[in-house]
Amino acid sequence: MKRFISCAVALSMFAVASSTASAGSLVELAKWTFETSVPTTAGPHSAEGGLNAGAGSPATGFHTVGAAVYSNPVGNGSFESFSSNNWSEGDYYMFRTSTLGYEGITIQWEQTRSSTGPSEFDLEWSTDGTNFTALVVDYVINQVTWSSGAYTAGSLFGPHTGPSNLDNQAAVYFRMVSKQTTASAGTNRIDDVTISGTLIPEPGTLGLLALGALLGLRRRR
Ligand SMILES: [Ca+2]
Ligand SMILES: [Ca+2]
Repeated sequence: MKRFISCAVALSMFAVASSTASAGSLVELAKWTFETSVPTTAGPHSAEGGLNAGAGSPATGFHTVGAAVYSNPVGNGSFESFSSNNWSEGDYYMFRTSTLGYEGITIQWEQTRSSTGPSEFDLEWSTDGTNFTALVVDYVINQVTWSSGAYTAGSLFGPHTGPSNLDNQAAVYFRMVSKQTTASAGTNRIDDVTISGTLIPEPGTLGLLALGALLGLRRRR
């Protein structure tokens, strides 16, 4: 009986070890494809994919000029994207999601523009939606022509890893802010914005793993 119990304990330890094997891999927390939201306004537009898909993960746009028009031209290898015109310096696209239980937060996205659209942006992060800090300064957007049927290289940004301030937060914010004021007809558009993170190992699980290792040592004697 005693041998049976220790065998069962060893088996359960093995199960715990197996279930935590994925702890180091990157998980998509929110992904905006715009295939369901099909934007015609500043938003909010819910994330279509990721662990936190839905209204809790909104995308929004901000333009100083009231005449700005939001639209949904083709994405990069997909039918929809988030596009707008009338760009002023300081205008932005913003994305929010929860990172509770996750660390090592990353963001990547596709972005392009029309010939007269803004080409220089900053990537900023925040945990309160008010105070933002730059993560990438003056990144350059080339004019890459997207089509719905095939992916076009040359418009992927990131993945960029945010600071540890973004770990395990009920809300984190990223925004792409224009550094330029351009002609009113100039557009800039964004697609497949993905915020990811790595599962934070639970202290309890670590304890069990340590116990399992200890039992393993005892059995080997
Ligand atoms: Ca899309
Ligand atoms: Ca469309």
